[in-house]
Amino acid sequence: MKGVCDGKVFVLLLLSLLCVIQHNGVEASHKTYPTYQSVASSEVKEIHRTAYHFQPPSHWINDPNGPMYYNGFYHLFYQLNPKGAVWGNIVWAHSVSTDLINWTPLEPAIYPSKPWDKYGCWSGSATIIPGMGPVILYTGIIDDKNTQVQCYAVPENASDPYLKKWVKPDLHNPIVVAEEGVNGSAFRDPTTAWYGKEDGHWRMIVGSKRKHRGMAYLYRSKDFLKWVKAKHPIHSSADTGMWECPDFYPVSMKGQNGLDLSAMDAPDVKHVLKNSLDLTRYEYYTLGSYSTSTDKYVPDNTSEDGWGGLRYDYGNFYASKSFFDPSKNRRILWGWANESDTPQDDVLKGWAGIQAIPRTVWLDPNQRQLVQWPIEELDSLRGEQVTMKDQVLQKGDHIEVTGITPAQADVDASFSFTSLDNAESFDPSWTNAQDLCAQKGSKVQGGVGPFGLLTLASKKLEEFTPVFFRIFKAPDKHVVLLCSDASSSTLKKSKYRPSFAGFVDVDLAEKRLLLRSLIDHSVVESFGAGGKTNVLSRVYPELAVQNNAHLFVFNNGTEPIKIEYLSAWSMKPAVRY
Ligand code: DQQ
Repeated sequence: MKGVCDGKVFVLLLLSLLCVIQHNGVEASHKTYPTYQSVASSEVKEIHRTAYHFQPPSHWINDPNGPMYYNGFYHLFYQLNPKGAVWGNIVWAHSVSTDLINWTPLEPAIYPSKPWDKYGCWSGSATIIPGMGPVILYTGIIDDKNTQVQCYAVPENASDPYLKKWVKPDLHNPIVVAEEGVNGSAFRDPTTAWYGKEDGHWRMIVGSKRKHRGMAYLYRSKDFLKWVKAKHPIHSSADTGMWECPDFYPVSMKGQNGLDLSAMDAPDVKHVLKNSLDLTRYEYYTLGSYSTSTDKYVPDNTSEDGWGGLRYDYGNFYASKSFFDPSKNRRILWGWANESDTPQDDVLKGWAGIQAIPRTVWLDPNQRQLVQWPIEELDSLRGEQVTMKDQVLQKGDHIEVTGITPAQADVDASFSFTSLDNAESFDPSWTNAQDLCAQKGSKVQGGVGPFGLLTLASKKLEEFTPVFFRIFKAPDKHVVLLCSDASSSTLKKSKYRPSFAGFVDVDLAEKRLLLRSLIDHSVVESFGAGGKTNVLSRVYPELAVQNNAHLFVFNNGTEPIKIEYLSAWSMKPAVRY
C-alpha cells in the first residue's frame, strides 16, 4: 500500500515538475476562475501599485490591443475585466494620450454586443487605411465553447479626435470564420493588415495551431471585408503550440527609424515575426525575409525558430504588439506584464496586470537581433537626480545610492572592468539562462561579476531584487548573462519568484556593460547592453516598500568593477486616470 502511495506521489511530483518545465512556472493565459470572475473587490490595495507604468484604477487587465497614432493622439486599447481582478468578461478598454506616458481613460470601445462576440471581445489590431481611417480587427467569441471568429469595427465618427465610439457593422461581420481543417477554438488575434501594391490585396495573419504546430494563417482581401484564406500559412513551426497575438512587420537594415507596414516590400528591410506561446506564456521572434509576391516568410538561419528563439524580454512580458508612429518615425512595442502572485491575492488587492513601458524597437547593426529602449517621453517624468562617477567596487562591496525615491526610479549606469582574465569558465551544458541565474545568483561569488544593482532592497537586505551581469569564459568567446533574480525579492515565500535571465550578444572589446532599470514598486524592468537583452520582473516586497525601499550598487566578483557613471532619478507619477 505504501509503495502504491509513494508511486502516486512520485507521479504527481513528476507531473508538477513537467508542468513547471512546460509552463515556465506560469499558467496558460486562459485559466479561468469562475468564482472570482465577477467579484468586485471592496477596496483597491495601493501597496504594490505602479506609479508610472500603465494600469487602470482597478480590475484585471491583459493584452495591449490595437495601438495606433491617429490625428495627433495615441490610442491604447487593452483587454479588461470590468467586473473583477481575474481574467473574464473581456472588453476592449480604451485610453488616449499625446505622449504615451500620461493617459486619459475613455469608455470601453468594444464590448460584447453582437451575436458573434456575445461571449467575449478578444485581442486584435488596428489598421489605418489611407484616406479612410482606422479599422479594428478583433476576435469575437461566438459561443460557450470558445469558438473564435474574426470581426471588424470602425469609428462612429472618424473626425472625433478621441475616436470614442466604435461600431461593428452587421454587413460582413464576422469577416472570417474558421473553415474546415482550422481549429476554431484556437483561432484568434488578427494582426495589423498590410497592402500588396502589385496585386491590390490586403493581407493579415490570424494565430492558430494544428495539433502541436504553431500556425500563422494568412488571409487576403480586396476590400477589407471579404477575406480568403491563402493556401499556405505565412509561417508555422512544429511543437510550439498555439500562436497567440502574432505580430509581423518590417525593420530597416539602415538605422533606427521604424517602418510602416507599407514598407513590407521595400529594399534594405528585414522582417520580424513574433508569436506569443500559450503553452509557456513567453514569446519568441525570428528575423527573416518576406515579400508580397511569395507570401512566405523564411526565418534567417541566425534566428532559432522555436522554444529557444530570440525574445523581446526574458521576463514577464507577453501578448505584445507593435505599431508604427509616423509622428516620430519609430516602431513602438507594448507588452503586458501579468502579476506573479495568486488569483486570490489579486482578488484581495483588487487589481492585476500592468503594461510595460512602451519601447522603441529597431534592428541591431549586427542584424541578428532587435534592440529596444524605453520611449524618450519617459524622461519627462524624471525628477531629482543623483549621479556617481568613476566609483570602484571591490569584491563584496555594496554601496547605497541615496537622494532619490528607490521604489519609483529610473537608473542608468555604465560598468567597466580592466580584465576578463578572472571570468569563470562556462560549461557548455548551461544552455538555459534562467537555470544558470537560479544556480549562480548574486550571492554566489564569481570572477567578473556578479555586478549591478540591488533594487527594491530592504535596509538590511532581507529582501532585494538584484539585476546584474555575470561574465563567463567559453573556449572561443565570452558569455554574458543578464539576470533579474526575484528569488529574494519578498519575505512571502509563497509568491512565484523566478530568476529571469537572458544571455547578451555583446562585444566586450571596450570592457564595458550598460544597464538601465525602471523600478516602479512591483516591477523592475531592465535593459542590458543598451537594450539588447531585456528582463521584466514583477515582485512583491514586504519590507522594501515606499520609503523603506533602498537601492544599492554591488560587486560580488574578484575583478574590481568601475561605475563609469550612474544616474538615478526619482520618477514622478504618470497621469493615468
Ligand atoms: N488573450 C486574449 C486572447 C489572446 C490572449 C484573451 C493572449 O485573444 O490570445 O484575453 O494573452
